Order: sequence, then structure tokens, then C-alpha cells
Amino acid sequence: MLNQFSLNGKIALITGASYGIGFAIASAFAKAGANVIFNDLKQEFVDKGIAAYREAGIDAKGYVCDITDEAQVNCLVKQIEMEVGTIDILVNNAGIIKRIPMHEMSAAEFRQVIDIDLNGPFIVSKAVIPSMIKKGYGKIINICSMMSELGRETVSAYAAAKGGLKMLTRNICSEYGEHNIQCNGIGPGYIATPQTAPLREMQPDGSRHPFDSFIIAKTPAARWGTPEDLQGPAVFLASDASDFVNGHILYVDGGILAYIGKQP
Ligand code: NAP
Ligand code: GCO
Repeated sequence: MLNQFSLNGKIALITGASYGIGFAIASAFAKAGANVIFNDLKQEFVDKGIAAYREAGIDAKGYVCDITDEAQVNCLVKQIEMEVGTIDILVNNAGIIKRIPMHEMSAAEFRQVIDIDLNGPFIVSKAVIPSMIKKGYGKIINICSMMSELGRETVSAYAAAKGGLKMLTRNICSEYGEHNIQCNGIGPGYIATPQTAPLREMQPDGSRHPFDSFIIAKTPAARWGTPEDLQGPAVFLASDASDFVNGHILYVDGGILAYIGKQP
């Protein structure tokens, strides 16, 4: 039974995976037998990432590549195909957030978030799909968000991008399902990583950040998620165990989306 979850011999590209959620997912894939490749924006982060994988006993390959640059992405995919082989599993993980009230956000700032969080997954998916079609096999996992479903103050660009990413997921499923390509999303809840660190900063008086308390009250599990909470769901969606799961967003949120919240 457990063989269905094995990633033995698979080649996986996880974007933006030097640390954080991408690192946890890539590490899980390696432990499930995959050959793991990642990219990041700067050589410094790639080197740190490679060292962190090595420390975890994982022989990962890392490259510098900006996912918003189509020429760089095409080069990266060609290089991986030549040096390692065709990509079986893609995780579109790289992403950014800008927390700025919408009426104060510039169009350039809005565009930058859309460019990385939505155009990036389009560009990288587009680059790997032709080989997946040839092979008649492929798994694409898009890292979506609570903000694929919900809005909140200051995250208009991020919510627009992650809502769009949910629909890109469904469209890739619709367009390429007949080639045995499954494209699903993971919608993490609030996960403790550098991206959310400002929301958990201690207050000068030593009390919790109000957003930190808000998230704990909003989450039936009564805690922030960890990157490791995403490992099992990611291995499932990357493996043969999910071969008939397509166009689905799997929310891994400790129950936030199911819950109205604690009464004050
Ligand atoms: P993180 O700690 O900020 O890591 C994001 C990674 O993406 C970094 O390695 C970053 O590179 C890389 N990146 C950014 N722009 C890039 C680009 N143009 N090209 C290549 N790489 C790029 O974020 P995280 O919390 O692990 O989040 C990972 C993903 O999960 C994101 O898509 C995020 O939106 C999503 N997510 C996070 C949470 C959460 O609560 N943390 C919840 C739901 C969804 P640098 O190191 O160079 O900055
Ligand atoms: C925010 C957070 C979120 C999370 C995550 C939730 O400011 O509300 O950063 O957007 O990062 O995407 O799933």
C-alpha cells in the first residue's frame, strides 16, 4: 500500500526552496525517494539551501533563477533536462507578499506581486508541460493560500494572485488532464516562516502580536502551522496515490476555513 506514496526515481523541481515551506516540501520528497532540484533568486541563498539540504542528508541541486523571467526559466528547465532528466513533479512554491492598504499601494507594487505569485507559476508550468505531455506523466502542485478563498486588510495583490493561482490550477487540470498530468493546489493556513514573521513579532511589552493571538483564536488546532505540516499532503499530491485527484485545492489550515471563530 505504501508503495503508492513512493517518489522513487522521480525528478522534482521545487521553486524558491532554500528555506521555509519549499525546503520542507523538497526534503519530504527526497525522503520519499525523489531527486530534488530547487532554485532561488540569489547565489547566496542557493548556497545556504544546498548546505541546509546536505545537513539533512539530502543531495539537492540548486540553481539561481528568477521565476518571472521566461528566458531564465526556459534555460533552467533545459539544463535540468540535460543534467538530470525530465521533470516529473513541479511545485510552484516561490512567492512574496506585500502588506499595504490597497489605496496606498502603487500599481508597480501590485504588479510585482502578481508577477511573482501568478505569472511565475504560469511561466514555470508552461516550461515543463511539453515534456510531461511527451512522457504522458506529470504532477504540478501550486502553493495557494487562505487568500485563494478569503480577503483581509492590506493583502489585495496577494489575494488577487492566489485566487488567480487557484483558477490556473483548475485550468491546467482541465487542459492537460488527458495527458495524465495532475495539477492540484495546497492552500496552507498560517505557517510560521520568514514570510509571516512580522505577524508574530513580540510586542514591546512582551505580549503576543495581536495578529498572532487572532490566528490562534481563528484556528481550531489553536496553533500556527509548521512547514512540516505540509509534507504529508505534498507527498500525497506528488505521488501515484493521487492519480485521480485533479484540479483540487487541498487546504492544510488546522481547520481555519471550516470555523466561524471563537465568540469574544
Ligand atoms: P518565504 O519564507 O518568504 O520563502 C519564499 C521563497 O520564494 C524564498 O526562497 C524566496 O527567495 C523565493 N522567491 C521569491 N521571489 C522569487 C522569484 N522571483 N524567483 C525565485 N524565487 C523567488 O515564504 P514561505 O512562507 O515559505 O512561502 C512559500 C509559499 O507558500 C509562497 O508562495 C507563499 O505565498 C505560500 N504561503 C505561505 C504561507 C505562510 O503562512 N507562510 C501560507 C500560505 C501560502 P529569496 O530567499 O531570495 O527571498
Ligand atoms: C497575511 C499572511 C497570509 C499567509 C498565507 C495564508 O498577511 O495574511 O501573510 O497571506 O501568508 O498565505 O494562507
